[in-house]
Amino acid sequence: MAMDGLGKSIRVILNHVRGSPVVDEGLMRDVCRELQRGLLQADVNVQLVLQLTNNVRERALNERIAAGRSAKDHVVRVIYEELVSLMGNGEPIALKPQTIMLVGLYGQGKTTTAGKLANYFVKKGFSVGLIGADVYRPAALDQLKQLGAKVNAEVYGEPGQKDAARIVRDGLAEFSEKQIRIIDTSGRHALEGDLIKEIEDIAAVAEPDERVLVLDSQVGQQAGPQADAFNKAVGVTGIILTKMDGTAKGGGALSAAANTDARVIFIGTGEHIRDLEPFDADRFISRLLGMGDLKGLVEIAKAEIKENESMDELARNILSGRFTLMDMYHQMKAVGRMGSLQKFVAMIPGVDKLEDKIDYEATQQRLDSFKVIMDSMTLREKEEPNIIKGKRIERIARGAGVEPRAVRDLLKQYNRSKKMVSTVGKDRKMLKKLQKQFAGIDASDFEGGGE
Ligand SMILES: Nc1nc2c(ncn2[C@@H]2O[C@H](COP(=O)(O)OP(=O)(O)OP(=O)(O)O)[C@@H](O)[C@H]2O)c(=O)[nH]1
Ligand SMILES: [Mg+2]
Repeated sequence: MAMDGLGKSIRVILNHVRGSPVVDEGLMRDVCRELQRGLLQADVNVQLVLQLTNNVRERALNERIAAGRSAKDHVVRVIYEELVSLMGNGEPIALKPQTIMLVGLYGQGKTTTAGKLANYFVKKGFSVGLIGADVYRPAALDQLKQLGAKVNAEVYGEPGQKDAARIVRDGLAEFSEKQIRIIDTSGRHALEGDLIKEIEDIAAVAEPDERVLVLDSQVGQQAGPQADAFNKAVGVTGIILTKMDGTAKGGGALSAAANTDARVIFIGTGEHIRDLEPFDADRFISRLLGMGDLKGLVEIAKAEIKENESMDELARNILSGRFTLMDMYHQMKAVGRMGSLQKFVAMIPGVDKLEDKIDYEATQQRLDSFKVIMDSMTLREKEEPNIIKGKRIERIARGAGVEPRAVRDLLKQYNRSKKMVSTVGKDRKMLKKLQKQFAGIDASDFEGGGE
């Protein structure tokens, strides 16, 4: 289905970007072409697609990529931010006395949503009146009355009255004491002149604070023109997307939001009165793009970058030959934090991934005991561990509450690490040993092994 196309496009884009070390015209041409394909398949209108991809291209090329950030991270972030800003960043509906008018085509969910909104405000302690101004469908008022009874909101209607604006005027007078007045209007199968006239008249009488377009999330390319027409008639201030519990991912909403300049405020997620959620642009776009939690993904990317940066620095220190107890400690800590020595090893040119399993828990335990021991050392001892002998060992052990043997173990570990570190990058076998050593495997496993 159409929306899956967008998700696929985004995955293709990510593959393009992943394979590219830089963000240049060529890459962005590929990325934008794919993004256009996906957005068009997702029923976003052409003009909007072009505008969006232009923005993405401009920003991706002109904004500086922050240090340590990959091309992929940069491009994903720009695409994501552009999509979020289109949706209007989900500014919520104000919690203040107001009149809210719902508009939309037939069966989009206006009446149901009127009930849900009433419930939302009642639960927040407001007095709410519902006004049934659907003069088109005979059963409309009964439907609204049932909903009103469920949520403790009074309902005003005039059975048989054909003048919707008149019902609204009377209803507003009746509900002059209510803090929230919600007007349910009629729908039509298509955008007909009499519908537009009707809602214009209602809006003129009611002067509603919010003119909310209720839009079925399954609506495709029609979303743009629909939103446009309602917007011209009453000036749409907000959009509520219904039936988000279904398979539709709501791509049309992008067009609707762009056409009206209105923000999406709620989504309907079921037939029940409670099934109304404040709009969350992050989640919506993740769903739209079929990428699980995209925001989460962006955050993971950020965290990965930080780790890579610290590993970079560590590698530089190690290769420069300076190696103190603190370095060893940081090195082990970094390994533990990364949860993967593979990454570290893979950073050294010419070295393949190591397949050996690492026991991170053991590494962490050793690290903890080393920390306690090192805390009772002087700064000089940490920087020049070879001065630690005899009396110093006893003193450190006493301070740390361990056997002198533990201190000697630490020093042995240090000497081995130092020796190995000095040959890192020259010798593959050495790397394997280093890996094992970090993993806390007993020293005898590789003592006597050559370099
Ligand atoms: N699953 C699901 N169904 C919904 C949702 N919102 C509305 N519906 C259903 O959609 C159908 C139409 O909803 P209505 O509220 O009557 O739509 P309307 O816009 O008032 O329709 P008209 O008054 O005929 O123009 C009903 O069967 C609702 O139960 C939703 O968020 N999820
Ligand atoms: Mg209705």
